[in-house]
Amino acid sequence: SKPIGIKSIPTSDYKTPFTDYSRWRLKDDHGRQTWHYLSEAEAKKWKQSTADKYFLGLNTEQPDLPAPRTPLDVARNGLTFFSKLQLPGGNWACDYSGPMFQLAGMVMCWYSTGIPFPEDWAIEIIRYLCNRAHPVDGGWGLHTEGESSTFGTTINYTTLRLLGMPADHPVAVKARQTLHKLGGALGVPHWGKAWLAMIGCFEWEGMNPIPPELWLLPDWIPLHPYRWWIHTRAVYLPMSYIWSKRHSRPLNDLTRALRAELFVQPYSSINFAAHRNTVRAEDIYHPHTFVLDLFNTVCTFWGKYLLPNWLKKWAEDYVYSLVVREDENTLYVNLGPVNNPLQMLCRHIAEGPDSPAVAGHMDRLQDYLWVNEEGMLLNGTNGVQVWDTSFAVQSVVECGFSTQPEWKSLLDSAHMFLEDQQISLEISDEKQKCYRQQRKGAWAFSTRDQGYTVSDCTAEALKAVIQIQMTPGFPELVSNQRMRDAVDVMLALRNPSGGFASYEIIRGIKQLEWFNAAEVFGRIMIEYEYPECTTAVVTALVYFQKVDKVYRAEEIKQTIDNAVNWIISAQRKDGSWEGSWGICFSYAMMFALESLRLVGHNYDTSERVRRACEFLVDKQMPDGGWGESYMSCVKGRWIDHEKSQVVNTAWALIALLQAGYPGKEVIKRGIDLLKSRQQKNGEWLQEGIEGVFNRSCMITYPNYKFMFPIKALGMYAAKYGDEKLW
Ligand code: LAN
Repeated sequence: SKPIGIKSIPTSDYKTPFTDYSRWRLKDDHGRQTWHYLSEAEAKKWKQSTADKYFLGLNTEQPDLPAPRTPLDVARNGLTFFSKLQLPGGNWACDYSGPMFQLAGMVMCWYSTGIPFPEDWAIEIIRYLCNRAHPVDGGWGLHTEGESSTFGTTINYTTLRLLGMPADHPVAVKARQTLHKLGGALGVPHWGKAWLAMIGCFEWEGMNPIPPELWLLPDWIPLHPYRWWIHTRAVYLPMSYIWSKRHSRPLNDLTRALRAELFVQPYSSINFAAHRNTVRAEDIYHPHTFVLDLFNTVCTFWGKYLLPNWLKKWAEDYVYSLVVREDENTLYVNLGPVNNPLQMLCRHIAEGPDSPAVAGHMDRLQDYLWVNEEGMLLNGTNGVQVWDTSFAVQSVVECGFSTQPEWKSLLDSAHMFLEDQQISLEISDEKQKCYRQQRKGAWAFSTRDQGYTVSDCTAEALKAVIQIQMTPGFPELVSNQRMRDAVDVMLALRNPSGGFASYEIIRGIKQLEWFNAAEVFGRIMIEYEYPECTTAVVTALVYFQKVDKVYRAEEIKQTIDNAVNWIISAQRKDGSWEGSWGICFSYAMMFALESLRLVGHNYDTSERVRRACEFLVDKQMPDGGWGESYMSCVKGRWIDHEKSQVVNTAWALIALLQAGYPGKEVIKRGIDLLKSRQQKNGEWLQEGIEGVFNRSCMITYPNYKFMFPIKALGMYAAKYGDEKLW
């Protein structure tokens, strides 16, 4: 008797009952979003909201709305539905899934501590993994839309078993067969080897080294980890501690059984040391370079024969001190879902199960857990709060809805939320030791507690705040001084090229990419400039100058010029820009063309802009929409989706409208498509995955299907008038 809309696992014979979906609630505490499974009595008192039901795949029972006649009618209907998903704290939430390695990393780290895993979670995670198994071969890929890989299949199979699925369960049997066809767990990439070693199912000597001693190098050395991209160093920091300790949970019946199940050869017959570089070829996105292999060989030799104990201990202590600071500076939220459980394991190794730090981790890990119609998963971050709220505001403003009383309370609470989430303090005077970027005045992607500066999150949030505060009837919650702080943060992120990266200025040289050891991702060793982040900063600075003409005015002007020049230099010959965080060209082009518009480059005045428009128009599908496959990101060239996509269509339309493209018919056909995909209750349904990172891994942005169509419709109405089209 499962509620309608809940997907069950592919086999009907799973013995443990699943949780009752009418009892889950999402709590929002100043943007801290956590799911709670209530008792029946509690569930009567705390009603399930429309947002809860929507996220859980239950019927939201939203009424049909008047049939739209004009673009703004479509936008209004869309916003009516979308506004029901706003949380009481003024922010938005979503299922932020896609990567298929995060849950596994969490479960394996947790298992390595020996602390029992919560039963409600285990059962729903099992259901999620069953639902997400490849329909044909039963394995898992790097992300939800990818082909089964050794990485995905090994770690998710292991996760199911650790959570209690018997080896003879049909889902396990099928996955194991696939794993064996893929060559077994010996060919699992680096991170997989590390996680397996932590639970005792791989030998540490079968892994390429992650020497904590690297952190003791002088800062000026190009290889120093502080120069790496923040996510890469945040993962390798705790991993290096665990590696150095060679920490593995002592064997038990389950892990002994797993040793037999995971490999195609008897475990005891494997010479692990000879398999440091054994990785199934199809799993690899970034092959090892000669330099990396040499480095690994030298480090292996160094660790085995040369490393003195005192130095090893010194390095471990230093790395551990950084681990502790990362916990303290983020209140145990940590930078992301991969480093978080690794951090927890470090704290457990050093301080034992009763350490308050381990308890702190168990509490804040919940911020990453999400429940959707397929079960429980780990989100890509501790939420999308600041980012999605900023775009939601901008879409409302674009339609001119901000002056309508109907949307006042939506904007008021979003405004209060953004005000509350601006970071007001630097870390401490120890800042340099944590190698952190300036952060006072910044906004993070998710929440203030997580607290990491991101260039474009700061920019988009600042823009949203300014847009609201420029609208009559809204209070000045964020003072001029605080806006100046945000500007300081952005200016501190300038790179010599003029372009902007994500979390920090670019600290490392391109050759660091030779040391990319993760195998499954591309471009992870250093920061790069991105058209998306660069445009966000440009537009925010332009907005800022509308409200403050004097502050650092000359520098801002120079920054905008340099940034736009960088964007121009990043245009490809075919007129396009390649995206790094959304799929793919349509996403980046929406940004790049906005920057160009702000400095006066449009279809009439610029040959570049014309080329860009031609590129996009050429990609329009017969039904009037645009659709880009995630393979665009993997291959670095436009690859059509099999079907046009609402989100790509909105991005392409925004791009063309920014460019001042004169072909109204082309644009109108795209608008028609957005309208035709809208449901009677104003909803747009989920289509293909929207986002990407590190070239190879996809991630969903479910709120994009609301925010960007609404914005595109608003822009259309602003340009052509809100004409009756239907
Ligand atoms: C994100 C999500 C948001 C994204 C944008 C703000 C959209 C972008 O413009 C800048 C980069 C940023 C902040 C970003 C960086 C990488 C993240 C954090 C993610 C794609 C979400 C998940 C991903 C993270 C690295 C996942 C964990 C995986 C590892 C390889 C460590």
